[in-house]
Formats: sequence, C-alpha cells, structure tokens
Amino acid sequence: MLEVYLDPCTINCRKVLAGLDLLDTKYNLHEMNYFKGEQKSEDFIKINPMATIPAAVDGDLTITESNAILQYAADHSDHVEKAYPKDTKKRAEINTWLLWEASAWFSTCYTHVVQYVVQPLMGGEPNEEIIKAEAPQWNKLAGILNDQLGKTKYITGDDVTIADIAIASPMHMWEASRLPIDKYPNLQRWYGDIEKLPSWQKTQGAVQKSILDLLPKNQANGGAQQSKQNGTTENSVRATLNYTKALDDQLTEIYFYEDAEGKYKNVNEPGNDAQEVNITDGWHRAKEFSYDKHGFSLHDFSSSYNGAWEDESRVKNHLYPEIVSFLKHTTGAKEVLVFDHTIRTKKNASKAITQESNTTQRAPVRLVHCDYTSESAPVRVKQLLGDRADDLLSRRVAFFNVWKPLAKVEEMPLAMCDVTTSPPEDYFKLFLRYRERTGENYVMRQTTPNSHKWWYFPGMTSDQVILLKTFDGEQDGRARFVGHSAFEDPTSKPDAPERESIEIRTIVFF
Ligand SMILES: N[C@@H](CCC(=O)N[C@@H](CS)C(=O)NCC(=O)O)C(=O)O
Repeated sequence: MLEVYLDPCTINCRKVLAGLDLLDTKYNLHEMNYFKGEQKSEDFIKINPMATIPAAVDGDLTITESNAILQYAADHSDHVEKAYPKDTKKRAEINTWLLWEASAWFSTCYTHVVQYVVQPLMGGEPNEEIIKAEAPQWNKLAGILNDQLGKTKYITGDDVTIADIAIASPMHMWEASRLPIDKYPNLQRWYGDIEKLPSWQKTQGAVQKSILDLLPKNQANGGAQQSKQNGTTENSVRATLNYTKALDDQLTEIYFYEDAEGKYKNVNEPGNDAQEVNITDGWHRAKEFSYDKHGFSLHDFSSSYNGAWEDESRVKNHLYPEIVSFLKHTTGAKEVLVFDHTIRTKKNASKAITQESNTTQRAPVRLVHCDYTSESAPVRVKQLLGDRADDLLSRRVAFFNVWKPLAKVEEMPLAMCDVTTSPPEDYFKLFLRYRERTGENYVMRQTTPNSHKWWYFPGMTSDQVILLKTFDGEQDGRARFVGHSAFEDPTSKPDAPERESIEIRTIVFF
C-alpha cells in the first residue's frame, strides 16, 4: 500500500490527492499540517530531505516529487487507459506536460499565490512590483496552454490525464491568486471542465476550509474582480442548515400516511443534522453563476401576471406560458413542460410536512434537499408524458425549479449549495412514502466538514428569479442536482414581512 504524506490544501498535495482519485489508487493518508511547518520536522526530513510535501513511500521506495508520485501510481493502476495510456508516444506527450508544469508553470502561478494568498493570510500586503515583473512569463505560458487547448478538449486530447490534474493544480485558487485567465478563453473553458470532475470536486473542500475561508474577505475572490463588480466585498452570514445523517443500516424516509394505529412510522428523519454554515451574499458575482456549473443561476424576469397567487387556474393560464418562453430562451430547450407550482409563505408554517392535500401552499422548506434523484426524474417524465416519454428520454432532459419572490425577500431566504463544492457522495436518498407510491428526493451530508460553499441573494425582488437545476440527464460533469434550503437569516429585522414566493417546477427537453 502506498503511504502518502501531505496536507490536502497545498497545490502539489491537492494534485496528488485528485490524481490518485482519478487513477482510483488506494493509499494510506498521513495528513500533515503545512502551516504548522510539519514538513520541516526532523522525522519528516528523514523521508524527504527537501522538507516539502507531498511524499509517498512504498516499502523501500520513497518518492518526493508530486508528478513522480502520480506516474508511479499510474504504473500500478488498472485505470490508466485514459489517465496515463501505456502507448509510449502518448506517455511522452503527457510526461512533457508534467515536466513543463514542474519546471515552469508551477513557479509562475506560485508567484501569484504568494502575493495574493500567502501574504494576506500572514497579514501582509501583495507586492504589485513582483506581479508586474512576473507578468510576461505568466502570459507567455498561459498563451502556450491556451493555444494547446484550442486544439484539444483536455491537455493532450479528448480525455483527462494526470497532466491535466498537474497543470490545473497551481491554478486551483485562480480567483484569490488573481490569475487573469479571463484573457485566455480556451484555458478558462478547460479549467471550467476540470472543476466539474469528481476528483477535483472532492479535493476542493480542504482548500476552501484551510485557505480560502481564512483569507480577508476582499481577497477570497480576488480583489481585482471584486472591485470591478460594484466595488462590493464578500459578505456572509452564519446560519443553521438542516443536513441529514446518513445511516448505514437505515433508510431515510418520511411517511405521508398513518399506520393502523394512527401513528407515523418511526424512521431516520430527514434534517436531523443541523449544522452552522457560512452563507455568502452572491450579489457581487450574480452574473457568473451558471446552472450547468454551480447548479443555479440568477435572472431578471418580469411577469405580466401579478395577481391572485392562490388562484391556481389563473396562475396556470397566465404565468406558466411566460415561464415556458423564459426557459426556452434561457436554456435553448426545444420544449418545456411546467407541471406544478408551490406557493410558500410562513402563513402556512403550521402545516405538517406530511400533509398530503393542498401541497400548492406550504411553508418554506428548511431541509437541505434536491427535489429529484437520478431515478425519480425519469419516472416523473414517464408519469407526465406517457407514450412520448421514451423518445424524449433518449435525448437530454433536465428539471428546473424557477424560484420567484412575490415581494422583496426580507426573511427566510433561499440558500443554494454550490455544486462545484458538493461531490456526488454528499447526496443520498430520502424516500417519500405515500400510501400508493414512493417518491424520492436527495438529502445531503458533508462528508468533508465545512466543505460546502453556500450562496444566497438577500433582498431579491419579484422581478428576479433563481433557476435551480434539480436533475440533468447529461452525465458529462455538468451540475446535475443542486442542494438548497430556506434558512433563518440572522440579519433579518424582527418585524420583517414574511417571505412569499412561488416555486414553479418544470422539465426542459433539448
Ligand atoms: N516539486 C515538488 C514541490 C513540492 C513543494 O514545493 N511543496 C510545497 C507545498 S505545495 C512545500 O512543501 N513547501 C515547503 C515549505 O513551504 O515549507 C513537488 O512537485 O512535489
């Protein structure tokens, strides 16, 4: 077994963790604390006299270079047809990029990391002269990468290899370290693809927690970008969200009917793991959120219907067609089906979650969840579209919720979990047991504590909507399920008007 010594938040260590995951390599992790200088300890210097991490030991072999660790792991992995093919020419190409990263790319990116991340973490100021002096080298190398990525999807072709992981790693805090990747469209597109990889997503949490969350607020997303965006800095609130404990031996369920003795069954209840989290005001980046990347996006949307929200048939006749054209226009879908809506107000708060009738009027849901699972969404398409379902399901189908305030949101806003920080293993099923059928939602846990990044848009108004992607049949790394929940905003005024919103559920066909 490979013994791996690293601190998951550093560039070269994250590279190894993400690469080993891509290669599906088993290893024993010896976690170290880079910021406490454990790499300089006497014991560790016996392993790596360079006093750097990562290092890996396999019996009498010690490897002290991150890229060499990945090459060795690949040599012993059964999953290398794509990640590190055995063909010698292909390998030589990948090796070239691995050496390019270690000899040139790492150091030019690291200059930015030192100035914009390390310095602010230590209470210092970035030295712009150093960045200016480095700019020709960074731009030259970024240009080379950009040209290459204009020819290929990933660095050496159609598949992700360990070279992609190696080259993405020095860029892993690109916003905070202010790498100007927006000048290099192919590079930017490729990095977006890397961010969708499960191996990348699983290793993001440690970077977020050990570095990005500790940065002064105006540095975390790159002060340069922020000052461009209304000059606003990042603001967060601390609030409680109801996650769910995943039990090995028990399903998570809600029964919507009583047994013969008039009792609801005693089960592993959803929402039984309340956790305090940071929820960040997303207004300064409102235009950047994308439902394919983050799982949600924010849009202007003014409806000509502004009337009796409790009148179901009028909502259907007036609002639904507007939602259909909005979604066609926004997503490029060929066809859109709006199939139900829910009005949520606190006035309905006394209604039990198990109440089966009149589900169009409910209290805001304070459970971290996603409305569909990979199984339940296609079932819903079949229920709603009968004979046409098989044909429609042979192409891309996605489910979107359109969340629209009915008046300015001053309490109980909606929080969205950034899908780039929530790997698939953080979602598990909640079974909704009705007398006649069983439905499925996802509820969520944080396998890596504090790893989820949460966003909200305080003060949203009735001419804005959030699109939430609750299912996507496409499995190419784009966001498929977004966790979301209403939450008690600690900054709301005690006399704030109750939140009123409508959530419209739709299926879009491409
Ligand atoms: N070329 C080495 C570089 C390793 C390296 O520089 N590691 C950093 C963390 S990413 C380190 O341990 N630096 C030592 C220090 O700053 O004390 C590799 O790719 O593994």
